[in-house]
Amino acid sequence: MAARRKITLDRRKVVANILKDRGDLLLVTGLGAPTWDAASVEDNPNNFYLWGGMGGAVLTGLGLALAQPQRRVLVLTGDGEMLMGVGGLATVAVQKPSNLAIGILDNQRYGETGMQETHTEHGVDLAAMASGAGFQTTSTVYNAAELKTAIPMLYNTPGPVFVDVKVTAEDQPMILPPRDGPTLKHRFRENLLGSI
Ligand SMILES: Cc1ncc(C[n+]2csc(CCOP(=O)(O)OP(=O)(O)O)c2C)c(N)n1
Ligand SMILES: [Mg+2]
Repeated sequence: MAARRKITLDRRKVVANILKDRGDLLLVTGLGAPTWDAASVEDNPNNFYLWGGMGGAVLTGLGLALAQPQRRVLVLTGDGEMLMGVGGLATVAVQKPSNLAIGILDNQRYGETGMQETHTEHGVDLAAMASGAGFQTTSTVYNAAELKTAIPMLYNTPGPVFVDVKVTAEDQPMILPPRDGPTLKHRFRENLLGSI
């Protein structure tokens, strides 16, 4: 079980830092707070937000990474969402997409539904689970210095890459990007492939 360390990072600052020099990164966000965090930076047409069901963010990112092997794909999602779709890590590890990175905003809570504790609060180590699945590059980040090392991994290290960022469990204001699924799908698709 991972050693307990103090958690100080603010999720909005973490996401702003990760996306600061994003270039043509394709971003998939898990529902709720990770989507609001991404929207707080900007509502970019290279963002594909998931709304609704939990557990699908990593596998949505995998499909995108396999379909767009020349583009870097980043999935940013919550610990609760990741835990619900944790079997996806095994599929990613077997498929070995070199262009896929996964970043977890791990507040150790189900934030949106009232801050109930998730299993990571009780020591479940998501980076170790990714490593056990077969990811060669994994990290758990607790502070700004570790984040600075991890961000280039998200962009440049051959994937699949898994980074669990421990963030404080604080409610942040909701910043809602568009929520209509077909609108988001068509916008993302046309931006990527042109209108067809
Ligand atoms: C299958 C499913 N179960 C439950 C919910 C209700 N729900 C919405 S967000 C959420 C918590 C998400 O937690 P996490 O992914 O850790 O994100 P956080 O808000 O903590 O950043 C829950 C339980 C849902 N949307 N889908
Ligand atoms: Mg959470």
